[in-house]
Amino acid sequence: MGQVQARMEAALARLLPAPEIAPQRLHQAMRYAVLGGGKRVRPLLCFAAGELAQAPAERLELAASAVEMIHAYSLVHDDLPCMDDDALRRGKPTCHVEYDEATALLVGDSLQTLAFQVLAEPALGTEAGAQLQMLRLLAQAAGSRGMAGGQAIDLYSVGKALSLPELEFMHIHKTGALIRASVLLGAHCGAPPAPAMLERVSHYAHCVGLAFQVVDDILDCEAPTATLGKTAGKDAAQNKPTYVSAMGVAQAKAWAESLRLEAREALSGFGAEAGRLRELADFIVLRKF
Ligand code: GRG
Repeated sequence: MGQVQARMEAALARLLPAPEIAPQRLHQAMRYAVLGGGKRVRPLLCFAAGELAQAPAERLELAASAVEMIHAYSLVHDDLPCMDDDALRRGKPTCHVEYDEATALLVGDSLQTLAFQVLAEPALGTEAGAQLQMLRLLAQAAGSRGMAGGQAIDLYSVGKALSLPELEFMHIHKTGALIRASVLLGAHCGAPPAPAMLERVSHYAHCVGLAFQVVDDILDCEAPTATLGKTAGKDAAQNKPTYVSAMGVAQAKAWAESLRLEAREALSGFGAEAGRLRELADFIVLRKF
């Protein structure tokens, strides 16, 4: 994990506009939002899925950077006063607190477009049709039928009690879509993936994407702010429907565990090449931050 995290830090630092290029304030804020923090779970998943397809690290680096830029943009926008209104992210002041709201809005916009620019680079070195497929995959995962749509449902659900299927629908979009895209992009970075392989990997990604959110809900009510690097207890404070409010902590933990096992089961047809994906399913469910 440390190796991929270090590699990603270097790749992102290289791909983001240099801080001295005009407009300096915007570029400095983009770097502030992306560099020096975060678990890099999505890049880790992308690299791990790449091992299934013997994908070259140079390709994985670009695909994983694109996903992480979309993720970083979503956090910057999510923290804005018109959304979650938070002052702490990755253990430091949120982008709009450190800079200003208008800059934070532009940081999100610019990171989103840069993500697609990076994924469209000829340096990705895949066949053009395959690269278009990857661009489509990321666009769908980030848009209104994916992450942005899930965020909209989240905003409209404040103060409401959602049924478990409604909660799952929201989170499969808000959090799960980008996690699934991370895995599938990694698998697309190698030799053209067989449909049966993609189906199993997609099922794995569905399970870990949902498990990630169940654990996020549990940590929000159990872990301290200092450990999380973001304000703890916000879901309850904002009266948001979560897995904890819907089923209680004990059942939410049991469900996260069953999703971990289901994710591992989805990989049962693979050998050692799926080892990192198995380990990441464990990490996502057993993590403490
Ligand atoms: C604004 C379009 C738009 C979308 C925002 C992802 C998201 C949608 C909002 C983030 C709010 C949130 C706490 C979601 C729950 C799961 C999640 C994505 C947590 C943060 O991801 P981590 O834990 O963060 O991977 P790090 O900092 O480690 O990268």
